[in-house]
Amino acid sequence: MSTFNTLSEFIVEHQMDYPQATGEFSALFSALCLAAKIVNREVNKAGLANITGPAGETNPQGEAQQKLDVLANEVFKSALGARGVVCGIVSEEEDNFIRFEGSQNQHAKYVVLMDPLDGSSNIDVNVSVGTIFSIYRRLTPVGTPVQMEDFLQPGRAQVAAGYIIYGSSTMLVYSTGNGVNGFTYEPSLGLFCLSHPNMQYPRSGAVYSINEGFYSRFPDGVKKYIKYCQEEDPATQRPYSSRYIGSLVADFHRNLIHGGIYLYPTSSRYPEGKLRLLYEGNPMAFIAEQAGGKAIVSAGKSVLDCQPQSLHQRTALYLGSAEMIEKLEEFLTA
Ligand code: P6P
Repeated sequence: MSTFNTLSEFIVEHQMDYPQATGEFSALFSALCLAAKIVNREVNKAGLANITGPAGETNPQGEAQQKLDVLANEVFKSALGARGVVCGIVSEEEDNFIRFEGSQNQHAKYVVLMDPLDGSSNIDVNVSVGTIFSIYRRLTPVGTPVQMEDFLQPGRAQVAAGYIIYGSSTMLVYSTGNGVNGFTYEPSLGLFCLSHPNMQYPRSGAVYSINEGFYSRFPDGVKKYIKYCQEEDPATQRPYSSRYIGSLVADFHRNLIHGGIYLYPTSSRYPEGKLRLLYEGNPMAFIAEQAGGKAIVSAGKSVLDCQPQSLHQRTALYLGSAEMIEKLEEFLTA
């Protein structure tokens, strides 16, 4: 009988790595896991229940909210607030940051930033979607109301980041700064079990992920890189493969395992880029770098070194195998 190494056991085992750990972090992760199990249940039955499709509202970005977006946002907010281990959160679905008013919450030392359900427009066509989360220690004094500065920290300051991918199986992939580990959800047990220890990007790969429909709007360096990917590679006598699902977590996860590069450049439609720095760029960049890959917003500029100016600011985003990012940088600087 193989022994499962469950997420809870893994966190406890590794809590010893952090002498200052007070169990708050474990409780925070426990809340994230509970919310992930609930969202997983709802995503998996979305086709049967009347919870897919637009909710009739729009999020701060003016984008139509899907009903599951709203549900996922409420589930994660409730789970994180209830445990008293988080003093505030930022969500793609909320205009401003949420300050938890409970005394225990105000004495909590962590803030969480999240995209509760990224790629949710894919739900009604049964394509994988994901939750993305980013965790920081607060900067303002414990016991006082959380402030904007607690959320506008560079990605390099994250204490943890991860994602849940609701796909052919549901997985939680995260890092606390000591490598990346993946846990597969076993619904019959209600447990996340270690299935992908020490996840590392292959140094290079042969998959590029970008919405080529916007080719004409891309910067010249990106256009040249796309043409480079489409040339016959002397080493393999074949061009790269183009794989783009339109769901960041799913594209990222495949490229992390097989090697590849994800690109969402600036364009005439998105002059600042489409993806959000705080709860998409930073957490995915943290994972990418912890897995031996690279994550940049432009040539020589790491995502994690960007100083955020506002909660929902957008950014260009290039994530992937180190050698592929380095090759892209050659084209971006040419
Ligand atoms: P486009 C989903 O809306 C998302 O934020 C990412 O998950 C995904 O990679 C990207 O946007 C898709 O954007 O413009 O190609 O449809």
